[in-house]
Amino acid sequence: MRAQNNPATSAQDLQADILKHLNTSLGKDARHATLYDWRMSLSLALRDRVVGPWFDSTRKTYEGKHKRVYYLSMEFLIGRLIEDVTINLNLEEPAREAIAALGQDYDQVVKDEPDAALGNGGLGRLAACFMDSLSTLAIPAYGYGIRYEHGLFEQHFENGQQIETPEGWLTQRHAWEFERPEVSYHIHFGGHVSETDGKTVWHPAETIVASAYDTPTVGWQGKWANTLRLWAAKPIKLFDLEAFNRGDYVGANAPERLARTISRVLYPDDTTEVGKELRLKQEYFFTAASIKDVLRRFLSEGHDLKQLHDHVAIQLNDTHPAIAGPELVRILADEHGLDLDEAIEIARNCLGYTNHTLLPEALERWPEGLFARVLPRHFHIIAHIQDRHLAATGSDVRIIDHGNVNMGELAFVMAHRVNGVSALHSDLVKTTVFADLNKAYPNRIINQTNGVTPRRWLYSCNPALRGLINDTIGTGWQTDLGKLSDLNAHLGDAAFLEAYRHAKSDNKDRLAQWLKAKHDVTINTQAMFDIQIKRIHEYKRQHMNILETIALWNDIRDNPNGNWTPRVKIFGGKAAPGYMLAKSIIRLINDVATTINNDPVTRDLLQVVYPENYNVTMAEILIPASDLSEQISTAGKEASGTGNMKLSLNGSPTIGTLDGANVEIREHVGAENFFLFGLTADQAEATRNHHGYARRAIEASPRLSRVLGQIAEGVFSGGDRHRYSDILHNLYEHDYFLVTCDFDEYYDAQRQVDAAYADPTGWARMAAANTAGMGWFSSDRTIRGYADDIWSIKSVW
Ligand code: F58
Repeated sequence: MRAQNNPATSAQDLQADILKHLNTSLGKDARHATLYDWRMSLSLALRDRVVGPWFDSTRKTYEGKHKRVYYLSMEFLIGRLIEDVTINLNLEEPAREAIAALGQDYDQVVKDEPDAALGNGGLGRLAACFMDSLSTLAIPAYGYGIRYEHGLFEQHFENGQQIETPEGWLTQRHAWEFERPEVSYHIHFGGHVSETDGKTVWHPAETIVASAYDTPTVGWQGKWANTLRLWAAKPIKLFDLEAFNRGDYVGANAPERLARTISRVLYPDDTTEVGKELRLKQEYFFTAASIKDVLRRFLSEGHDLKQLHDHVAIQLNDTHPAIAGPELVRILADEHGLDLDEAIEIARNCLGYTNHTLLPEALERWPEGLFARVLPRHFHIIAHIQDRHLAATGSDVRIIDHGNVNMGELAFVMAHRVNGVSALHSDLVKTTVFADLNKAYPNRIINQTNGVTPRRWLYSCNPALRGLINDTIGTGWQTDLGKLSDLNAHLGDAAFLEAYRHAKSDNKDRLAQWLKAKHDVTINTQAMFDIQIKRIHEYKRQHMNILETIALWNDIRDNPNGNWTPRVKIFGGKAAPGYMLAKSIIRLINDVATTINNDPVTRDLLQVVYPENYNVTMAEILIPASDLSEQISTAGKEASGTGNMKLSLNGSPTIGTLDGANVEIREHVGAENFFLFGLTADQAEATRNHHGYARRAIEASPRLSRVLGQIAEGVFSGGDRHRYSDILHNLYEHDYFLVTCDFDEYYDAQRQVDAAYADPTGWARMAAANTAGMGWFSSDRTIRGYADDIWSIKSVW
């Protein structure tokens, strides 16, 4: 099918454009071109083809005076874009042909693109999936975020320990963006507030410039494209010439260095409290620039500010942009003369807030003193918002409390809708973190279960399965993922199941080759690939997985001739640099891998592999190759999960707890196609009330006691008995995340997995049932939910 608005879709046209860009944009002729030059030229030739739909979409939105969604997010975890754009424009084959005709290896060219890692994990990747769905659904939208110079750190292992190095995606030119020097705003910090003749004036002490960079995000078949607008921080004064002339060359650059710090690096830390002031400034910086941009566009269309919510929906991706509420109120009241209370109402009607976590340490709170120093006017406005809220509801939940400004409460009070990201999570939001606010505002909290884009997470990353699905049920599922349920009719068909097994086995071979080439690891492709990929965190319980691995190793060694199902356990994920226990878990996994992989008795039956630097690109290789998806968080702690969706969609049944979206995944794929274990959220809470539960659970489990004893004796640490005392101490004395309590059930569930996997046809049926059942988890469905229930916005067709 020809993509709409594409002036040229043939390989020849593309080839000519690649050469033209090579000459005129890269300044190279074909004889001297490097891989970088070819990759840039291809990207620019593809970008040329996005511009048509982009202009059309922008024009239609302006002409139709359509409402727009503004998705404010500190993070957009984008990954690579060449394949994303070629599949959306239906240019996969022409691009491959064109590059081949130019004598280059297409796969190498694609692999040359850096992975844009402007996010930490699920929250950032969700934002990227949402951008894809917004464009596919032709909903006018802007994503707003920060153009970090350095994305998420690169992870290396030295002696099994995580080492971080800076990521440098912008050391080369970013092919997809358009610099917009004409779109810039002054962003202020600090200073004081004065009151004259009833007029409040903020006199800031510091000003920097937010400068826009736009990346078009094109939807399926190039029918619509939205904009991802990222802000870079720049100084108002580029250079201190006076200092330079005095010979103070370092001091001369100080203004620039200081300003640029704001967009220098993505915060990798979801645990510690370092660099608070810089983080607060980052948040205000991008939020304020975005709000100014929204209002400029709105006012340029000649609307009345009182009708703002008819034209503007602003979604806060977690509390990071929660300052949007007070900022909007400030501009409406201080700059446009509206009454403060009216300004609050207008702002609230525009704002929605998505909560992604119940973990208390991840709920943002700023010390009052710091907040009032950096944003003095906003502090006053928040106090006013709080007064109104207390008076209107009779609630005693304060936004400014115990010396802190609580961003969750602020976002809640300032939003007309608050949503959780899975059914269980949304219920827990109502009954735990925001229980009192839920009483004060009874219908405000709703649920929008997360989803993933089927274009990237099935069509693009899994060509083998894509082909089989097309052959079996036809196309159309790319934008209507529910159609995958048509596969259910084929689950009894031996030929289909055989083909399904083949597709999986091709993907496993591809992963094995990649591991060999990139990490020099050889794995047994006949074994079950058991995969846990996600940030390393105690609540996600990678340590329970590695403890189970040791227990299995023990059991195989005790009975080497038993009927074991061979497994390769694959881990992927980074720990926040300041999260010491998570780093210990990484080291333990690597230590266990070294011991087990070198054991001749078990080598063919059990392997542990942990490729360093997990990112979006690695996920695209691992997910299609997975046989078993590990979703083993302590119930009540994983808000949703989205990796769980990607894995199940790609034919990898889940072993998991009743947590986050696992609950809904199990309902959709069928309980018989899901390996359930563990305490429920309620039981977990109840267990914590029983003093000494961890020790008791360890004593009651000979298997677990033995494993913990081995670690304590130094079996995996060359005799060092102290290397893992932090993990052991935590498990014996505290174990808030209930590893000890869930361990035995987890071990048993794994043995059920072994038995099921030993029947290849039965397993293929289970895997295919997962694919067939996952249609509901498209981010298109999620975005439709937001559009109807929160934004009151429609597709433009
Ligand atoms: C994740 N949160 C949730 N936060 O943990 C996951 O269950 C959910 O599926 C996903 O959001 C999408 O809703 C998450 O990724 C972060 O990475 C934050 C980054 C900034 C600091 C605090 C954590």
